[in-house]
Amino acid sequence: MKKICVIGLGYIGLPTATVLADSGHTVVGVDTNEATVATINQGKIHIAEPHLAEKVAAMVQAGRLRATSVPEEADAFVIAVPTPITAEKKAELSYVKSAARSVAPYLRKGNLVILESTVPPRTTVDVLLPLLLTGGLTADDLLVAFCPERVLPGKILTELVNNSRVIGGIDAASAEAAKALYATFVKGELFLTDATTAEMTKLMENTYRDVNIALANEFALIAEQTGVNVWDAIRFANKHPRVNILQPGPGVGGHCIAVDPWFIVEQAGGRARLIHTARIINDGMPQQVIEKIRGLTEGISKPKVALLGLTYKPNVDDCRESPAVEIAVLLRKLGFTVAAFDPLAKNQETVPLQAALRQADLTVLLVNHDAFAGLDPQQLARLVRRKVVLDTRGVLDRAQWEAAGFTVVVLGEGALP
Ligand code: SAJ
Repeated sequence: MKKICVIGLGYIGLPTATVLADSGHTVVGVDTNEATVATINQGKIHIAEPHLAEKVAAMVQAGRLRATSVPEEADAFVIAVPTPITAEKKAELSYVKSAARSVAPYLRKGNLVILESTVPPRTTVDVLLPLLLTGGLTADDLLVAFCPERVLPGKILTELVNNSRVIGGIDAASAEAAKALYATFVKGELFLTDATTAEMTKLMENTYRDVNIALANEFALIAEQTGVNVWDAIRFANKHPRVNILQPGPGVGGHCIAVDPWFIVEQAGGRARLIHTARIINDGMPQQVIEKIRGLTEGISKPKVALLGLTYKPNVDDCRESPAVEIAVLLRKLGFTVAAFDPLAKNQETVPLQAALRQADLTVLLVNHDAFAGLDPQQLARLVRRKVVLDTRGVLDRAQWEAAGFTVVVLGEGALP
């Protein structure tokens, strides 16, 4: 069993540190945020992820996981810091760079360094490695690999263990060393390659999803014009044994799928035409929803809109890059009175359900949280001023809402309002 230093204790770093500790390693988690360090050392967590709190508490209690703000010597280092996007849609690598600089003085001959953050191709070789060597070692002294995380927020602990992984080394020995470490907790298959191929593989995975969601969104917009119900059409098309169309919606959020395709566009020198167009289609969906809201509230002065859901997807608390938040902001700018209800959303302006719906001229479902399945349209009908609901996820039970007197308008269904 090894001593492992995990740099960055966020949505990926903390679960990874915990799973490593759980498989017997001694783990030191490093984070620049003092409050995060203090929280973890108390055996608590600062993010919401099912089952993580219990695991962290147990590992801290057992003395196998502790947090600190400065790296220390270890056998292996795992870097899991954010790689956001700049206003110019370029990869922001400053966190990766400062993580590399911070570990460089603690590296010893034979150490393994793994980068898990999503990065543009060649970052491991061209950016990470030179910074790791600023402590005085040469490339031959270190084992360095890129191994992207693949976990789905909401299912991180299960997927960390069960998903297969791609491991790209700067040389074969590095890939083998990283494989040996992951093999201590991953039940899925471990595939070895070079660092740059692994970087591109990660970007291709999320781009595949983005392009396919864009296709579903484009189908929805076309269906509205042609008077087709896109949800039925997709359901029928997916009966074909080799077709799997994704779901339309108010846009693509989160810190991965809406971001990673830009890392390809950035380097592709104009070749990434489909990928770029998909990004533009998905980024345009909040505006499409706004247009529908304007149509459905035409003639009402200072309409009140009740928004159901603000997170970037169902059943998480994360609002990063959330299209629902973007819609709320745009509506307020346009002079709408906006009241949002979301029992999970973190750091957002929300109100209780009754307050959101009271005197609303339009109710808009933006996120299909499981918690919304229990909403009673009969009860909501008594609160609102106008019984009109816009469903951007194609999930509401039309008969039930119509029985309560609501007019139900669904994104991707029939003619535009
Ligand atoms: N969405 C749709 N229609 C769909 C599916 C999703 O509009 O049919 C929207 C969601 O509402 C959400 C966004 O797309 O706003 C992204 O949600 P997601 O559940 O597809 O993905 P993420 O961002 O939570 O996690 C993804 C995963 N990547 C893939 O499935 C290829 C995950 O495995 C990655 O680890 C993660 O990105 C990451 O960190 O890269």
